[in-house]
Amino acid sequence: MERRKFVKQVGLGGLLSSLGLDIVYSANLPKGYIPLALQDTDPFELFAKDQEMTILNRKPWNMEAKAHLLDDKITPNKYMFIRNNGLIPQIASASDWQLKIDGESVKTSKTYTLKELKTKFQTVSYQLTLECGGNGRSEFDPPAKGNQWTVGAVSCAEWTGVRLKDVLNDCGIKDDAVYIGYHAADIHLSHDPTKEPISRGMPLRKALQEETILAFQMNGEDIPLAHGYPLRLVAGGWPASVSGKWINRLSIRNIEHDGAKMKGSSYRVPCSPVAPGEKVKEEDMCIIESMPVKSLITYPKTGAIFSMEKKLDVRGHAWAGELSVRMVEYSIDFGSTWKPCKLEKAVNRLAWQHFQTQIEFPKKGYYEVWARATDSNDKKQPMLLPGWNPKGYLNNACHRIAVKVS
Ligand SMILES: Nc1nc2c(c(=O)[nH]1)N[C@H]1C(S)=C(S)[C@@H](COP(=O)(O)O)O[C@H]1N2
Ligand SMILES: [Mo]
Repeated sequence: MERRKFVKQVGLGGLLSSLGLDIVYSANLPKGYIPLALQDTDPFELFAKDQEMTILNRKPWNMEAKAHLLDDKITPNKYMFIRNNGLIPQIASASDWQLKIDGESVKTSKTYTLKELKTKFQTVSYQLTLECGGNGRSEFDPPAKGNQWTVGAVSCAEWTGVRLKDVLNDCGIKDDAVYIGYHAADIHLSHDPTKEPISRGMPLRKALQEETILAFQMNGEDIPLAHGYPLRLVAGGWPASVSGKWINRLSIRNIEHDGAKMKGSSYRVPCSPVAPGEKVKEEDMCIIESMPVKSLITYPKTGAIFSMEKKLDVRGHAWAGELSVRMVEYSIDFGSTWKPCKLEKAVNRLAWQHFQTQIEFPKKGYYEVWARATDSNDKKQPMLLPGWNPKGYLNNACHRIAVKVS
């Protein structure tokens, strides 16, 4: 049963049946061994993603959405970006999955099974915006190394799980605790078992928020394997690298967590602005916390052709890290004038908000529709690329689409 469940998780089921044959001795397959016939798999099928998703890297797997694919209010799996730093673990069975809580600042170190987590603590659901810190990196000049994300490394799914704070409090948090570090089951690209692909975390104040959860479901089902099955941290509004997938250990630290990709320039930006291309000393780099205000036009698809007779429906989402979005405006004259869109309130804190408007164009021709969100602290998205930084993080420039009116 568990095996069949695993097959379902990775989507191997469909692939096996596409082989049209039984793997006769499949029970003998060594753990982590992928049959030759399945190595050249179609990633869209493997991860149950839409064919229009863009593959940025295959080793590790990284995939993003196009703006118009993100039109749903709640992002379904097929349009959710995948960002991996290492290799996806093979998880044959979640029934023996364990989560260990340890660290210098835990009062009593404990280990929970998944079932214990599910039964011992209150279950909660939130829609949470997860945006990769590097979303928008492709526009930086001089260019920044790394996945060349355009606009599609963002999602807002409904996550169900238990509050991290309930679990931490069950173990007891010592007074000197400052940070939570995560450890996960994914495999370093080098296959060196002593190395972790990523081991980040968050300050205690973020860990103790109501909406910071240890999730076991996404959109009402088991989390898809690529997104952290069977257990993942979800901390909306912060760079999604904080939301560790395949979590099997959490450490309550009395120092800022020092795991893989916590130091150097990883997920850090210069503490004060620098000139494009400037070298920045390590001690002058600060960890990214709340993400900046941003918006995305998800309808129509860029390049759409419309007739003059009708008003053009435009819609999308806006989000602002820990803050809420106060206003979304649009411009059809390259930002010289702006008009307000209708903006919905978030269903819960840290969920993206939906905007919509109807636009009348003065005459036939080519236009760009730009959207600009303003957060609850009155900060607006910049029209052009904001502060350059060595790793190309935090590009929250206005999104724009091309429209032809005929
Ligand atoms: N264990 C583990 N957790 C991880 C990662 C990873 O590589 N390994 N990538 C992080 C990064 S950088 C991002 S942007 C998000 C992506 O989440 P998603 O693939 O579910 O969209 O997962 C985060 N959690
Ligand atoms: Mo990321």
